[in-house]
Amino acid sequence: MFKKVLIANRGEIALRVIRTCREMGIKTVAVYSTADKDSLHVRFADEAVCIGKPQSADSYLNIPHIIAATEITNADAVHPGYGFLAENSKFAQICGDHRIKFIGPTPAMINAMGDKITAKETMIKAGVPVVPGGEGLLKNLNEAKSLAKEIGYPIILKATAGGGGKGMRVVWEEKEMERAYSTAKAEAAASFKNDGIYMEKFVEEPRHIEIQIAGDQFGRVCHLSERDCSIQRRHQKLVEESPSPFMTNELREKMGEAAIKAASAINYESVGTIEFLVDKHRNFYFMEMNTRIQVEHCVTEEVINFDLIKEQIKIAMGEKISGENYLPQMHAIECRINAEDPYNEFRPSPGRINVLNTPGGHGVRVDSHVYAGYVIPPYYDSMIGKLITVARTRDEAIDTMYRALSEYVIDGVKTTIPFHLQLMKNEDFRKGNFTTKFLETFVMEKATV
Ligand code: MV4
Repeated sequence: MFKKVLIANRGEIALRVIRTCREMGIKTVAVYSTADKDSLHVRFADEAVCIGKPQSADSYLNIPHIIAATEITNADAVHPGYGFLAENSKFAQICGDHRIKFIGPTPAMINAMGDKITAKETMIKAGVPVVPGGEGLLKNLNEAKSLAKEIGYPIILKATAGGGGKGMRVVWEEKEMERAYSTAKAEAAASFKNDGIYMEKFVEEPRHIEIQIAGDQFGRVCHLSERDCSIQRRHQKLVEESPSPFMTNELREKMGEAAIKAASAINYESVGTIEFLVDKHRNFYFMEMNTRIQVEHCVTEEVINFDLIKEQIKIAMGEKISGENYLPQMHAIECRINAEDPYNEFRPSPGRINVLNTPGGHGVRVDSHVYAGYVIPPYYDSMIGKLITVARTRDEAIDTMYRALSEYVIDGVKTTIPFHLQLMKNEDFRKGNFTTKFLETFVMEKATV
């Protein structure tokens, strides 16, 4: 049993973890940079330790400072949240070396999924469908050209150290290959200090559907159904929902089983997510595994009525999971409310929130760390909060979302609220008729006020 947990994060997820710890009777320690001294996670935690200057590298990514904060407060465990050190195997290792429990998977599990070629090989062995492509790293341009001929254009080049779109290039015909090969390699080297790239058949207009899983220390793994995250812009998710409007009972069973196989293949322990690409024929392919709690975990919590952070902490304390799979009982949608200007390429808009009115009422959940007078620092991501609605049907969840968005007043910074209001009225969105390409052609109507 943990007596005290240090949260190595900030913003809404730090608050989210503090809330569950409080319900479990676990004391909490917040860490904060000097830019976050007035943040709610600092106020709501039982203790708080300043870990450095505003830049992430000096604070939320500074491992020695975080370990020192854990030791001086005598915390038993660290919750990494998402982003920052959540998928850093060195950090997980160093926590272990200091007899601090890292609330998440082991360093070996993080590494097994961190390198994409290794992950893909593991999935093939486990019988999880993967996108057809070459085996292993590309050695040179000639090999890339001959392999692409074999697979058939279009193909996609991906960085083995990648994820989230960096170092990725789609190639439609051979004459584009030379340029794509060298730019993908250069981008991978610059982003990850690892220029290894590999090739896959390019799946056109896929949906991004991911399966939430949980595994315990005793080898039991279950799935907790899917989230549809196809509404993205430049690899940034903007809207997530569960169930997916594209899902069928048969496909859920198949994808759920594949996700369990994927996690079992590495004896996964903790909560995690298997991301799949799903094509228009409902063929699905393993894309990557996220070995952390995700931003969008809340939609799953709402449709199965289950606290995923509580489960994650219990697993870390050595408790057994039930082993049953969970099916959606409701429909939930999440809109990410970012301090960004949707009328200007979603440009970040940090600054002071002068006026704030948070929506409420039946079927509405807001996970946010901001308040009137709060200043959004320019150093971190631009998320102000998440607005989640839940109802018996998708149509009702969308209606509730529109109503809640209309009540949401955030004055002082530009936000993504006008984008979400327009999306909720979009005919194709309402029909569930969208893929990961949807936002490429979505045009904002001019503001009326
Ligand atoms: C793909 C793909 C099509 N075919 N792989 C984007 C992020 C990275 N995790 C993998 N990604 C993709 N991989 C094959 N073989 C299309 C994408 C992709 C994408 C995937 C999910 C959500 C949004 C996306 C936007 C552009 C491309």
